[in-house]
Amino acid sequence: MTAPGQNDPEAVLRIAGRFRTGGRATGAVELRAGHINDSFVVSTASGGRFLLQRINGYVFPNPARVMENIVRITRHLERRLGPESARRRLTLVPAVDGEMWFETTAKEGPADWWRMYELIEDTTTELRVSTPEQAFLAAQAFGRFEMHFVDLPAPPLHETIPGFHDTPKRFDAFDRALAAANESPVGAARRRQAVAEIRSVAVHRDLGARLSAASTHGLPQRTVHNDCKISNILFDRPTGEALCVVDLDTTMPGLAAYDFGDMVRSMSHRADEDARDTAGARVDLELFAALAQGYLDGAGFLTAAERRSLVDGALVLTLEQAVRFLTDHLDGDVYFRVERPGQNLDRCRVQLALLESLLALDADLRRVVGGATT
Ligand code: GN1
Ligand code: MG
Repeated sequence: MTAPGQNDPEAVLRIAGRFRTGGRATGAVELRAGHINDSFVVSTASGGRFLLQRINGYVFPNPARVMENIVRITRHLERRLGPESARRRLTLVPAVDGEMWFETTAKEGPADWWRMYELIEDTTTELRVSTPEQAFLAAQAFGRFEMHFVDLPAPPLHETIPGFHDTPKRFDAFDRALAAANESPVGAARRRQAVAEIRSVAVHRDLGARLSAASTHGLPQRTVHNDCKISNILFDRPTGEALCVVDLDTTMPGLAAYDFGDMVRSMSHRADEDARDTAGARVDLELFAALAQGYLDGAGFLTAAERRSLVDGALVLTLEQAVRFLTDHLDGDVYFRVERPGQNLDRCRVQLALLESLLALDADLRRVVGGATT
């Protein structure tokens, strides 16, 4: 398995050549977006452009299941959206052997799983939301995305990461990281840097159980995206329209509240996810209202109980992400890619500041969701 970001450029081009691109791969430029997989824009001699990705085998120990899901998801979207919809959905490029992925074997280098998509040209991606209109469009796109899977034929998609949004389980992993940190000087130093954050997540631990088994009685399992950040939407460059939902690795059974929660976590404020100064990590009620309106508009199938769960989703997902970043800081940054020391701790701090702001506005948030029209 290759360490993230440690790809040999020659090898990347060779791997690109194992897909049916209809022309020789002549260039591969790494995209440093996302914390998990490695992504490259590949160009070919015949002028084609593609997105080549190496699946992170540490995060996704069963890449076959990830790819089985993605084959089903992309085919289902093609059926739902029709043949003219190529810019509104991802299209996998088959490997030369006809499979929808390519596996490098130990003989050719590290054993890795690769996949390729057609590149959707003339689009932009955003790391932060800028206007309420944009928040509305992104939330509506994620809502519509879920809507398309209401009639996904059985069986349900695989759980590509079991317990992905099982927040109490995330706290258990945090406990283990905390205990393990004491066993090495480096770990102990990381623990000392995070004293305030360790205390803060402990204070909110009970909140983390709000969406777990007993309390979700009456909330249906849906097919949800599970990673609803603005950077997972491609916007049409000429019109600004939210064109295509990307990053399908964690699309699997889950609660609507997970997706809405993740939208609020990432789009109800204007702070960078890793800002060193947390002052911007405050809910902007206008952005929040746009998210609620957009999501309810897109996901017209939600039950009253699901609508009532949405604000809890925002609280739980923000807390969960704080715990996940903190755990990774204690573990030595093994899960989320970092570009500088302390980045995962900064990410955790942003989530905690946002959580405080969500809690302070709890009643307003519930009023806004309750009043949003569908
Ligand atoms: C990761 O794949 P990427 O970088 O968009 C993570 C999400 C987190 C997100 C935080 C498989 O998403 O769960 O919410 O970072 N994906 C996985 O930015 O863990
Ligand atoms: Mg993702």
